[in-house]
Amino acid sequence: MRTTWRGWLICLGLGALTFAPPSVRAQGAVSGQVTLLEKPGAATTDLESAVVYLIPRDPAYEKLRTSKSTIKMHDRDFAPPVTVMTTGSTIRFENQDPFDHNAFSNTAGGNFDFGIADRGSSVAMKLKHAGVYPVFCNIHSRMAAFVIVVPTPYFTLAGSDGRFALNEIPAGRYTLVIWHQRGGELKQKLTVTGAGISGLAISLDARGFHKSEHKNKFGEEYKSESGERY
Ligand SMILES: [Cu+2]
Repeated sequence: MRTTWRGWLICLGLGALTFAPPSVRAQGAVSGQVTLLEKPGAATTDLESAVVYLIPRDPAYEKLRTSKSTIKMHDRDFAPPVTVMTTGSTIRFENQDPFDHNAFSNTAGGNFDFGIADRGSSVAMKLKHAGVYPVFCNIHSRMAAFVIVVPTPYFTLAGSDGRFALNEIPAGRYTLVIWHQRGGELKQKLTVTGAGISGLAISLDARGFHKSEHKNKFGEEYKSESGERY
């Protein structure tokens, strides 16, 4: 009898191993540092707006969670300048200035226009497509922000020194994507194991970046802001 019970226990044990849920897959951390190649004599001061994310190349087991993020319109600026969120998440704009603002993006396939947001008001919408959304105000040409919508739960922003860490990444094959508003985008395939990956050195080239004037939401030049009341 004892042998039989022991046999059953072994069978159950093997069964548990065979049908282990994906959540017990080995996990590792992926870390490194982003740097920007600058023109001679130029210093990098905006590394904390570098976005780092991992897109799984194997079938995903978990449903992508969505979130809500807020961008404030304050002192004629958007804050924060870069927001990262998962596909289907909601972005909300909140006007904290005592005058009107607007928020629009002309991204192909994901354009939006929040209309006029007066003092204290807010508007929100879901962004259903992954991509980079440059956001501008149709009233103040200098206001600019970026919303990065990613099809993965594994994302982060770099620190001011460019260092980043993506923790608890399930073992598997991924495409690592690094994006920076002046350095562009870089993609790299990698395989994460339970041991993780550390010391990734990512260099983006910002030397060719030129700050170009953007058009308003009608595709026209901005009118001078000197005649504004505020
Ligand atoms: Cu504005």
